[in-house]
Amino acid sequence: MEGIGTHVFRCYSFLIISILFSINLMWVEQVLSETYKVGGDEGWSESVDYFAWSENHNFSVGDILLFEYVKEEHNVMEVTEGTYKSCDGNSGLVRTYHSGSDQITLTETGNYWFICSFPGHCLDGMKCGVQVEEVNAVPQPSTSILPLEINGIYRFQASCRAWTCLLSFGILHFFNLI
Ligand SMILES: [Cu+2]
Repeated sequence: MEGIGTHVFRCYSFLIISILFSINLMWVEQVLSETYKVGGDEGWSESVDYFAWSENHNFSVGDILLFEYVKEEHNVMEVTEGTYKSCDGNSGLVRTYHSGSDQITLTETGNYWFICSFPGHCLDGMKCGVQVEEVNAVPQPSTSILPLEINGIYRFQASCRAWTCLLSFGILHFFNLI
């Protein structure tokens, strides 16, 4: 025979363990995906050394590049490596962005090349290349720099996994296994 106390204890245990699992999963996913504002505080302009900026960051699949600029004065063009080097925007165009606040998700490993196609801007240094690595599967310690924003896709996956945990615990609890 089980007392009411045992039942209440089980309910609380289930609740607490589920919450801990959910928080843990959310935290892991936060570390995996980050948003990088290109050029840091300066944003996307002619006064930034984007080569140095890029060298100082590690980009992984799932991360997001945020280009912020005055849309009447600049744009963002994803181009081929050749066009990045030559600054000749007449060819080698992959995609164009011109909202003034463009978020570009890095969906695969390899190099991405960006230039501004306003006359003279690319030659003045308004060009940025980033190298994207595999997702780092090992979560970094909590002292690492927190991401500006969580990638929506990853957050969704985290929620799904959290709910899978909750469901598993619920089923086990229902059959009095935990
Ligand atoms: Cu420009």
